[in-house]
Amino acid sequence: PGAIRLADYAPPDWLVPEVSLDFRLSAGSTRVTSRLVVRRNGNHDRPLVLDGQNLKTSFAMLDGEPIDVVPVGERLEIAIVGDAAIVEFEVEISPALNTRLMGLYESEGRLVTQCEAEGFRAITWFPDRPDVLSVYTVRIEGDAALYPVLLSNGDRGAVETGLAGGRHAVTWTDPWPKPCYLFALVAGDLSALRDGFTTMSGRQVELAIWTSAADVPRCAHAMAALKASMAWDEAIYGREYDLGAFNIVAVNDFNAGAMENKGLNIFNSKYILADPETATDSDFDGVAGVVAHEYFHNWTGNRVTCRDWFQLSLKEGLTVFRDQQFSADQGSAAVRRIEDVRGLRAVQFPEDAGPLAHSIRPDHYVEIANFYTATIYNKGAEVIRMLHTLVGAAGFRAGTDLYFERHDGQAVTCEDWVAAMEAATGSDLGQFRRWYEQAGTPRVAVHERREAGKVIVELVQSQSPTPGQAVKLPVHMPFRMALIGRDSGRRIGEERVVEMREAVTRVEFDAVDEPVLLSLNRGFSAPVIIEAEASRTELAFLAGHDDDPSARWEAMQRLALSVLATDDDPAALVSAVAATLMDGTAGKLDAAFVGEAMLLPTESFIGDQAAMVDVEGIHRRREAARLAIATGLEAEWWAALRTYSGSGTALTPAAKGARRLANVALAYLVGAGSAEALAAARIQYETAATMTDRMGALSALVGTDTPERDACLADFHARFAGNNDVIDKWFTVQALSGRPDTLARVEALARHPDFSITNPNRLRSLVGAFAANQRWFHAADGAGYRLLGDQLLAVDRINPQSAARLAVPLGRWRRFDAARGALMRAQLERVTATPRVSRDVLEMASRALV
Ligand code: DPP
Ligand code: ZN
Repeated sequence: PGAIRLADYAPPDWLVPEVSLDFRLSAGSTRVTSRLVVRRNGNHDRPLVLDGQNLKTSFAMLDGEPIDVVPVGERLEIAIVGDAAIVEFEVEISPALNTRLMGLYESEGRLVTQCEAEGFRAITWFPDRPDVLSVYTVRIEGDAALYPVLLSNGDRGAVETGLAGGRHAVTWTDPWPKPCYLFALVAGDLSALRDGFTTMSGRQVELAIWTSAADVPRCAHAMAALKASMAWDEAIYGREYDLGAFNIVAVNDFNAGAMENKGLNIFNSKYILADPETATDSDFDGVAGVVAHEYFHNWTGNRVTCRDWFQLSLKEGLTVFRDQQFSADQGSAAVRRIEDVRGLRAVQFPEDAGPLAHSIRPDHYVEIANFYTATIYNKGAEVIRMLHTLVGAAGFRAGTDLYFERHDGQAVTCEDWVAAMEAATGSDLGQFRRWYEQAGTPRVAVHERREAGKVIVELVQSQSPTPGQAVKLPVHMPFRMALIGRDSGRRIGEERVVEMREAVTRVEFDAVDEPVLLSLNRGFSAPVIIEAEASRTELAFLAGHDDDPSARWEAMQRLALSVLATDDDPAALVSAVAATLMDGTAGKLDAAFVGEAMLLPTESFIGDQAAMVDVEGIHRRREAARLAIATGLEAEWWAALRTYSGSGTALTPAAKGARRLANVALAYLVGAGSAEALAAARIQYETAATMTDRMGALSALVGTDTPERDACLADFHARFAGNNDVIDKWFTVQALSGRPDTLARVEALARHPDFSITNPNRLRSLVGAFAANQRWFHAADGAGYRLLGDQLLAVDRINPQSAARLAVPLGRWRRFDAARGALMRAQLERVTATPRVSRDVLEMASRALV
């Protein structure tokens, strides 16, 4: 299939300032009539070009006269003589048959839309591109019993009741011009949790979160997060909400996490519904983070949108950065930063190191749905964070103010964003722009020496080629560093923010009379891989003394990686863990940080550090280290479990931290295998006041071969039958198990009546999770790969977007031994050789094979 290129961008030939839509809903066949006011853009004689997909067109009119339309593939051209015209259509679509979950589809009897990136074309004929902005009027008519609630963007207008055939209708108008990817419609039997917000200029906004009546009480956390986000965006960015109503709808069938449609956000229920009984602490954080993210899009995405889809990170990187800032402000900032870094390195670094590497502003794509990636989102956010560090908080605010002032109501580019930041702050971001163009993760090698008492540090940046980009130029980045005294354990002098620009940057610290250690890339100020020599003793010292939490955590990670890379006695690791645990018990460190620091790097992360992944060796060594930490510190873990458990259901940082640390302790104790530990896990499982604790006990048990495991798994399934988000956890915890029978278990679960490939969450909870289980997904006989290939091909006929994501793990074939690599490639080749495979899957599988 042909690629679309950034270099070919041309402004739209025709604008559509106004759109009226009229929906006559029915699940089997919905009739959509549309009226487009179109206006010639510039001096040319090209036709109006419209996109449409799976539309049954019953009539078309130009300025009130019927016309014949002959689509070519998914495009329609209409020749227009004047400079303005009215174009009208009536089309028929079938939400019930729409399994792709793009456009208008049915989910549990409700009708919902998803239009980003290119779903609107499956609703009606339209120039489906983000640089065409229109004011929408939308009338929705449907059966009043089936669809009592009718929602669209903007503010609600006329309500028509008692229409023929038990139908009713509502008309919505959205005064803000928007691209069609932000259009939304929801119809169904929904109940709302309602609240209100008064904006900084005193306007009242009606807030509602819509879901089934039974789930309304589970929306409280999302509502609190929404109100907090609205206040935060006013306080930190001066951004006020701009409509009289803000609606959120939670649905169970959804391809992504959520969608920022203007005034009508639609969410995967996983990111709305939460209560202590069913949601873990990290689920609660996920809800707040995603609610904030979608709300923040109202300015970064909606009021100022993207000119084309190559600019996707313009809204996504910036909005992820904003939601990360918000979450950091709500709780323990240090732990949030560590979690964000952990996520970036677990997903984005491997993407950047493999065949799917792309820059945060790619220059070509085949299927845009394949570019909603960790690179666009999370590396994009790191790039924004670096800007924030370089220009400072006040400069950054001046930059965003100018960006909104210049571009409100426009569809713009990443270049417009950087230019606004530059103009507002007077900084030179010329070289910084390379972050938008270059794929791959830079490496920074650190060399240190003493000269006349001074500490001289040389930072050498380099970057390996990525597919299609052989030459890499040095990037401009802020590198935060400090010295830690080797005797005192204290920071010596001030932290420095070094601006690296050249391939080699020399940094000089004044003479010090104490031996020192370097505290590097503090706060993870640049998204790079550090190459620095340090002995285990030095790493252990930093893990106990670095005053920057990210750097301290990183020292522990590096120590663990160093031990886990060999068959050495893990004693050094055990004592570093003990020291940090003691600092926690002594109140010197907060429990959440300690819990985070106690976790060993995952098997995949350990694998990512080596040129070739030693699947069995990594598993064996990591298990041995876990056992050594568990048995060597058994008394300490019992003490920690006693100190930190029983923190109730509060969502304060202290209570969340305590739960985390208590569950880490429990997992180590169960790993040590005593009967007491199994009993403690069983009791915790049964008496848990929160899902965090119930899940903590279940995860600890799931890797064991014990009656406790079987009993708790069976109870969990029965106890939460019918609760989708919780049953997903039941699938995931088993898919991630370290037990040797995991593959067989996953195969059995794929035949379980609760499994379903049409529901993206359920698919991810089993198949997606299993692909992250390095030991058993990469079983030497290739059975894991085959299972993935089978699922991928089955899903592709239903939902290509979901299917394409499943190809990603197979793209790592170069990192495995020849036998595994061949088996992984064989699955990719099987996929590309399958007739009528989707464009989404074909693009991913072909790129993965390169
Ligand atoms: N634009 C959406 C989001 O990231 C993606 N579905 O918020
Ligand atoms: Zn987003």
